[in-house]
Amino acid sequence: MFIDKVKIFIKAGDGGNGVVSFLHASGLPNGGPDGGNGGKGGDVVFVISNDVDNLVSFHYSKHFRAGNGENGSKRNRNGKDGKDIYIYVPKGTVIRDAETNKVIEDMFFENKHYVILKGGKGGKGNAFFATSTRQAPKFSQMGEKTKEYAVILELKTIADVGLIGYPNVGKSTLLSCITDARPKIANYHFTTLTPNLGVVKYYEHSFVVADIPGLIRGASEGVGLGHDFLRHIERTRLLVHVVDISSSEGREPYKDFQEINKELKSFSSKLAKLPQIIALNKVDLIANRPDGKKIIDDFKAKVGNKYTVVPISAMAQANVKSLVDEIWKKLKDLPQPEPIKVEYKDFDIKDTTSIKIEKIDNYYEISGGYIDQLIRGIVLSDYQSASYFQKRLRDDGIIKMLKDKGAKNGDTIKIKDIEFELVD
Ligand SMILES: Nc1nc2c(ncn2[C@@H]2O[C@H](COP(=O)(O)OP(=O)(O)OP(=O)(O)O)[C@@H](O)[C@H]2O)c(=O)[nH]1
Ligand SMILES: [Mg+2]
Repeated sequence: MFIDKVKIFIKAGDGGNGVVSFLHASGLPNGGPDGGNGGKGGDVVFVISNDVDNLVSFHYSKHFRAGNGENGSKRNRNGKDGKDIYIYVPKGTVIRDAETNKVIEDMFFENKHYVILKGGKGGKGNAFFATSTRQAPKFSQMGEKTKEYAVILELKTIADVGLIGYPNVGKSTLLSCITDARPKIANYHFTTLTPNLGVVKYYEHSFVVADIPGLIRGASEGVGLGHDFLRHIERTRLLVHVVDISSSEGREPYKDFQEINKELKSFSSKLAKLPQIIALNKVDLIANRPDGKKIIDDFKAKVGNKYTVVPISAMAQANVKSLVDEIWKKLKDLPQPEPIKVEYKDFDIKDTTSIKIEKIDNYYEISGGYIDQLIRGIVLSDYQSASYFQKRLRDDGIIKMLKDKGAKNGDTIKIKDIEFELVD
């Protein structure tokens, strides 16, 4: 099975909680606070793997969660950090946010670790909050809890050259004779159902060629295999347009060439603008005909000098070397491909500053990232913790913001599931 688009769910690990603990050692009746910090949650990391060429493994497992950080414990012992989770994808996998469809990352560089989600921070234990005036803090901080995200993985193969043409014209045969790829070759339409990649070794250079299923007239409307797989050559730099010059199936070669170009254009103007080299294949079938040379010359005359035209026989491996020479001649001057622009630079950057105050019926509700962050450290049942909370609301200007919105002493304020009266 070949899968090139899939939705998966990813979640970084939660941060472990800090704990409240006091040293109880014999001879030390009032030992100091010794609650350790929680560990950091694991990250979600994507890496390119050359062992996978499509996204089929994600068809079976769709949930990926990094390990949670452990809670702290007494005697200042910090919790262990959660384990990172590694997700292996083929080169050219584009990761999008399922909700907004924005590009989060393009898996472009091998050996790079792409940290897509960062694990939650561990909470501080009560030992951390000890100061000279607060020697026995009875509160600790919760670990940062992380959210699960749905993301779309879409494979957009990265290759240098794309082979295009009608079915059965010999694209896969050509791939097999210029690279060490061994695609299926057979004398019927749509032998190739999914893209094949091969590497051409050219002196001290090398480049990647992608062979895709054949296109036919109406592909853009879904005829044949449709044109969805064209996305696998969208990121090539050069197209080799393979044409059956022998008309072995009764079609007119120049018309084939025009039809395919039309289909390309209706898929993407960018693809249609890529430079093309024309490989006139199956010349062996016309070589002995008296009009053999004329057929080739007529085709060349029709396309004019805008295109390089190379007659070949992929099956007999005739003149294939000249074709590869022409490919390299063009390719070497074409700009290198670049990763797709990331549209979501702040994906999963935790919001710790936003504040929203709303008047609802007879109370005021405060929400936003600032509050989420603050609340992590609060145990309202604890007197010290509650007064710390109030102090932060005052110091950070939240009380003033409430008043600016019209709140008065005695009014009810709601923060998450906490309710209290405004007291100035
Ligand atoms: N006579 C001759 N036959 C060829 C040549 N190249 C390919 N063929 C034959 O044409 C048929 C189709 O070849 P493929 O390479 O499978 O064609 P394709 O373009 O990949 O076809 P699809 O995958 O179906 O789009 C096979 O029977 C090949 O042996 C050639 O140069 N001369
Ligand atoms: Mg094929």
